[in-house]
Amino acid sequence: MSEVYLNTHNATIQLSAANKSHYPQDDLPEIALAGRSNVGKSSFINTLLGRKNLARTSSKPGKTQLLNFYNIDDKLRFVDVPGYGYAKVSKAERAKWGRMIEEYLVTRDNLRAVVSLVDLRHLPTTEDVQMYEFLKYYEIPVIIVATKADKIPRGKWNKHESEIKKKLDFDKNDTFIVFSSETKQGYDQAWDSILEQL
Ligand SMILES: Nc1nc2c(ncn2[C@@H]2O[C@H](COP(=O)(O)OP(=O)(O)OP(=O)(O)O)[C@@H](O)[C@H]2O)c(=O)[nH]1
Ligand SMILES: [Mg+2]
Repeated sequence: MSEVYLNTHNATIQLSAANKSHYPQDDLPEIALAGRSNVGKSSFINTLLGRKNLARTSSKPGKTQLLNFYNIDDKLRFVDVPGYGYAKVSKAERAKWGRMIEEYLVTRDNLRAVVSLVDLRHLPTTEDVQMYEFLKYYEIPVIIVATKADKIPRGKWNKHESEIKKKLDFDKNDTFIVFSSETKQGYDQAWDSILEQL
């Protein structure tokens, strides 16, 4: 795939889906974005596509409530998955989200890898750890993106990376990328790792 020219600016939202019956029905490879609400999933998509607001971002958590499928140059899709861990969500809603995400991750043949976002500033939450364990259990290739790197001094990146890896029980065969949507730190590495999975 890395041999194929990809016009990353030719990107559109293709559709939003709550369940399997609404997913696109073709063979395009998909990369899903998972992570805590507000961690920066939509910003990651916009940064990789060089767009300001294709994937809607918000300082208000819980904005993305459906699976949003972004078509990139008819060659691959990004799937923006609703964030977990947003406190002001009812138990019933949380369970509904859980089922929606699980259905996609476990049954979707198009899925090539999950970009699992964590915040470089903080230790992974229990839910971050559970997501990583879930992906490892189902043998879904995972790329850990530790974002908001611009918010801490560069001299602290290595220490934070080590602590996050330790908490996740990080598999050395997986990719770990220090990233920032503000400075585009990690942009090339992110695209390389994604294209490698297609
Ligand atoms: N400084 C900084 N801010 C960021 C970065 N990434 C995201 N943000 C900010 O964090 C907030 C949340 O970003 P989103 O991309 O909307 O987060 P999300 O994970 O899509 O959130 P949900 O859709 O609610 O799950 C926004 O105010 C972004 O501008 C980053 O790398 N650096
Ligand atoms: Mg979002």
